[in-house]
Amino acid sequence: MKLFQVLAVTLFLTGMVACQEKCDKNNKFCFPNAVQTWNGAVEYCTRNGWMLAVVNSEAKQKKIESLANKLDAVKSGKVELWIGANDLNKEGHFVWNGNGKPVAYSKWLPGKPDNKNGKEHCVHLWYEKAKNLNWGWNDVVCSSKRRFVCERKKL
Ligand SMILES: [Ca+2]
Repeated sequence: MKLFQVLAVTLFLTGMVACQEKCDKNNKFCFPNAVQTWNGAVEYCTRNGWMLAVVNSEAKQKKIESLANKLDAVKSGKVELWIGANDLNKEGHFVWNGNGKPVAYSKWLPGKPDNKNGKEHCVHLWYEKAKNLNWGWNDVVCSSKRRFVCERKKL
């Protein structure tokens, strides 16, 4: 019986850690272990009733940061995560893919968004230890591939 209990607890805790990378009902945010274009990330999240994260408050930004800091990939020193903000429809007018609303809260890195070469319309969170970047926002080319963070839609 005791061994069974230890096993059960171990399995439960393992699940808790691993679940950050799976999108299921136990999480509000998840970080699939996959890289996609921005559109691919939208599709990946949307497929199961999720959406690419709508980071429309400091509280949500902080929550995502604290979860993202626990990703194994952070140990590599650099992680980039797509979020739902984009200005694909109108240059300089950023909206959220998930709800179509304009971006009000933001955490742009200094000098961003810069729409470099007129081609950067999708937003990602940028962690890079060596550059002291801690999940600030940057605009990049949408067809580039990155990891991403999904958010569960309200039922
Ligand atoms: Ca742009």
